[in-house]
Amino acid sequence: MNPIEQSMTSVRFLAEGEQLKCVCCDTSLFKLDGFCSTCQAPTSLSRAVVDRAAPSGFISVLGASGAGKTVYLGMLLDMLTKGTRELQGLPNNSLSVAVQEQTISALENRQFPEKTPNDIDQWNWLHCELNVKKRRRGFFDIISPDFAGEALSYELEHPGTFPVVDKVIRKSEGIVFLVDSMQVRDNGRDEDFFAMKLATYINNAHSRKGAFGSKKKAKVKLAIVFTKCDSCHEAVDDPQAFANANMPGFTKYLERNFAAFKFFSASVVGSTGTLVDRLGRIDQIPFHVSPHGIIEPVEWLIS
Ligand SMILES: Nc1nc2c(ncn2[C@@H]2O[C@H](COP(=O)(O)OP(=O)(O)OP(=O)(O)O)[C@@H](O)[C@H]2O)c(=O)[nH]1
Ligand SMILES: [Mg+2]
Repeated sequence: MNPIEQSMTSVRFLAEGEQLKCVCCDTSLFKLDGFCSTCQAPTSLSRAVVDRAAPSGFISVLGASGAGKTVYLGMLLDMLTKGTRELQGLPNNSLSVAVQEQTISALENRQFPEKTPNDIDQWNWLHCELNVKKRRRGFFDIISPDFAGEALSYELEHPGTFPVVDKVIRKSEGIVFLVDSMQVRDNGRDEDFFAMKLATYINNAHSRKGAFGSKKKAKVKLAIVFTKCDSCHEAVDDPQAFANANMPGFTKYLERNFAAFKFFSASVVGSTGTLVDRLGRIDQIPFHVSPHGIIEPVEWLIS
C-alpha cells in the first residue's frame, strides 16, 4: 500500500470507529484482509481472535528445518479435534484446517507433507479453541505459526530479517522446541549448537532483570521434544538423560537461564522405510500412523 492509500484507509477506518490490532505485534491494521505490515501475520487471524473474545495465548512450535514441525502441528490439531481426557480443541480458521489436512492427507497416502516454503505469506497459522477440563476458566485459544525452519535459522544468524520470529517468540507463553532425535544421536554436536543458538534467542526475547539489575531466569515455559522417536528408541525411556548425554551445552544453558523446562519424546508414525530412486534421491515413507507423545508437551505447557 502506498502512503496516500494508507492514510485514506486509516481515515476511513478511524471515521468508522474500527480499530483492529495485530494479535502478534499490536500494529494497528487498516485492512480487513491481507497481512500485518510489520510481522506479516494474517489479518484474518487477528480478527478471529477479537471476534472470539476468549483468553488466548501463543504457544509456538520451533525447531530446525526437518525437525518435524509441520507433521507435529498437523497431528496435534487432529488429536485435539478428536479430544483427549483433558483437552478438546477445535480449529478456528481455514489456515489451521490446512495444517491438519496437509499432514493427515499426506500420511494417509504414505507420504510426509511438503517442506514449508520460506515465503511468510505461505505459512499456515494454527488458531485452536481449547476446552481444558482441568482449568477453572476452561476455555483458552492457542495460536502458533508453522514456521519454515530455514527462515528460523536465517533469523538466528541475522536477527531482524524475519521480524515475525521475534514477535511470536516474545508473545509466546510456552514454546514447543522440537529437536530431531536421530540427528542428536548421530550428529549430536551440530544439534547441540543449533539448540543453544535458538535457546539464546528465546532467552534474549524473554530476559528479565531482578533487584540491582541482576539477571533473572526467563519465565517462558519450554517443552523440548525429541521427534521421530519411532526410529530412535534411546530417546524414549528417559529424554532428559538422552539430552544430558548428547546435548551437554544445551542442557546446561537451560538450567542456568530458564525457570521451567522439561524434555519429552514424540513420534507421529510407527515406522518408516527409505526409498532411493535411480538418481539417488532419498525419500522417507511412513508405514503406519501411530502417534506417541504429541499432546503431553502441550498439556504440560498449559497446566
Ligand atoms: N521417522 C519419523 N520421521 C518423521 C516424523 N515426523 C517427521 N518425520 C520426517 O521429518 C521430515 C520433516 O518433517 P516436517 O514436519 O516437514 O519438518 P519441518 O520442521 O516442518 O521442516 P521445515 O518445513 O523445512 O521447517 C519428514 O519429511 C519426515 O521424513 C516421525 O514422527 N517419524
Ligand atoms: Mg514445515
